Amino acid sequence: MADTLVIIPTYNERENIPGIVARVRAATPEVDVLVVDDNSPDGTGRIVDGLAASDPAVFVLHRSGKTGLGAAYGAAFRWGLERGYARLVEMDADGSHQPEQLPALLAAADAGADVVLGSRWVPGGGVENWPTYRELLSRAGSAYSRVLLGLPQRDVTGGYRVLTRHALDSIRLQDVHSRGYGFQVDLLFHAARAGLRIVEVPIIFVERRLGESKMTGGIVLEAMLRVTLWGIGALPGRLRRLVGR
Ligand SMILES: Nc1nc2c(ncn2[C@@H]2O[C@H](COP(=O)(O)OP(=O)(O)OP(=O)(O)O)[C@@H](O)[C@H]2O)c(=O)[nH]1
Ligand SMILES: [Mg+2]
Repeated sequence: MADTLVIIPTYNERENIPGIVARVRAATPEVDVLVVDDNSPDGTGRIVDGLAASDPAVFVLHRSGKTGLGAAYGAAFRWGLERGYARLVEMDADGSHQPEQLPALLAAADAGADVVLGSRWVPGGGVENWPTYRELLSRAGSAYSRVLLGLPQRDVTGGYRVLTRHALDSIRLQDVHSRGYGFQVDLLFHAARAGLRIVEVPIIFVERRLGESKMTGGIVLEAMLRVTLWGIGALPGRLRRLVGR
């Protein structure tokens, strides 16, 4: 059995999913793939059933409806941990996270990291085909979250990550409450507080060419609000550590 599971959440990604699964299998033939589909109205789930039927390394987890990225990842992490995988990877279906860069992320985990962040905002990282306002929004979101939560990492909102079994066991997933977009920040915040070794590896993030984004102003606003509340909640502990008691 493979020791690494690549998890790809999907909602209406019929144009993207066959290509991305094929690229993962080509770039890293030794890993398994789990697509977690929230009953996409466009039939993504049926397409993935076909992929799973013809490749024993491809699996699908069908969920009954769209309940957000965090909920989908929560269910997929449990699926992978129950089946004994040592490392779980988060990857979008839309091609923004290039499977060809996965070996570099896995190498960082091999070298001892508990959590590997594919990072746009470290030297060597970046974005391709992103409008300036998207880049500014993402950089601002990362900066805001870093300052409020006291996180040293440069890219805290990204969704291309490797998590070891040890990391997921330490994080206590039941405490990661965010269900929408803020999930990635929430997960990293919990990983940092659990004292895990977190390493950033540069990635080039490519804007999706097909299908529609699920990002909305409401999702971004919800994430910012949550970050603000966590930041305020964590302030007393940070101040205590600062004065050394
Ligand atoms: N299962 C599941 N997948 C989701 C859900 N929301 C988004 N996704 C998937 O999560 C991944 C990221 O979503 P995107 O819409 O690309 O969001 P994004 O990458 O933040 O935004 P863009 O940069 O505009 O593409 C994609 O593979 C989506 O299909 C959801 O509620 N359930
Ligand atoms: Mg995307």
